[in-house]
Amino acid sequence: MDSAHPEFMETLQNFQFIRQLNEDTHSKSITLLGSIADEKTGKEEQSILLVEKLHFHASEIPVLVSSRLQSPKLTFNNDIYHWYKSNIKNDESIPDIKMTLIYPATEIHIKKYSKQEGVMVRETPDMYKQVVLPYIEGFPTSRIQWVYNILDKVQESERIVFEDPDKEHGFILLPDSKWDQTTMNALYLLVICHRHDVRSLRDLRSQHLELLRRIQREIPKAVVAKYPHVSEDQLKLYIHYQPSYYHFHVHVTHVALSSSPGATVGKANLLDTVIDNIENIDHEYYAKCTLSYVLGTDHGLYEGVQQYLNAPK
Ligand code: M7G
Repeated sequence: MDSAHPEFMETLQNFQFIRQLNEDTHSKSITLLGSIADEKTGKEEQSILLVEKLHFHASEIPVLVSSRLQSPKLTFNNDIYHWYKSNIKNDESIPDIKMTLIYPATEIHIKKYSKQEGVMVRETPDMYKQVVLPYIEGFPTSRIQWVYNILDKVQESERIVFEDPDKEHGFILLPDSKWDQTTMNALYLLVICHRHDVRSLRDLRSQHLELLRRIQREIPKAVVAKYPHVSEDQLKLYIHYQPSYYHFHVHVTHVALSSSPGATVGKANLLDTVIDNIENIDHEYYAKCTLSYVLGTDHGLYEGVQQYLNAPK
């Protein structure tokens, strides 16, 4: 089924700005909170718009100076150094920005996309049981409806890069919604497992080794077959803890993206290490270990973690 529904073009145009939630000068992106009136009821629904300036398209690089500049101006020079500013000519085949609209957005989305401080959390198995598990169980399944839509081929089926259809050990590989699907150095794909009963890294046991090994073995081959400009040793496969969505999935990114916050220690756990821990250290490793991660102070777990840590022991 086609994933693009044309009526959402109008939805975007009805976005009314409320305030900026966050910005990243490095990735040249902003996150905006706004409202959109529901077409039928007229009710204003909160929405989030992520806007990111796109990188140069490979096809425009050789001709950037010769034919893409529009009225460049010299702003400053000193000795051999010359600074210019310019607009780039409008070209519909090379978009300037990429946008993600979350509509309607929940308070959890707003917190997730708002600028916030982070703290290090050391999650013991007991903290997981007392605080994290009830938090996960409190989520309505509608929060991962988008995942089920992918697994059931209701959405994004035309974007699937590879599938192992086995219900127990299989998965689907497809581009992550963050990726523009053009810039190879920013390659970002997602592996979503078919089984519904693995919520996160914490649930992994020896019975899941077959699933993990298949991902480790098949994904690099499948990515290179689809995108021949990358090689297997340029791929990084990792699992977020805490993830935002509690249906087991693995992130696949280009190593050049290594400094992005989701690819660093305190969030990313390398698939190879996870397999090694379960296989060679302890089959129940993730039931017994302490997991350390950075948690935003607006995250839904933050209060519970603080209460747990401050409770008399
Ligand atoms: P995560 O580790 O649960 O959370 O990853 P994070 O967002 O904190 O990293 C979920 C991943 O799924 C993220 O990389 C998202 O960009 C990606 N993602 C989220 N949604 C809602 C979609 C979607 O609808 N389609 C696709 N293809 N990817 C999505």
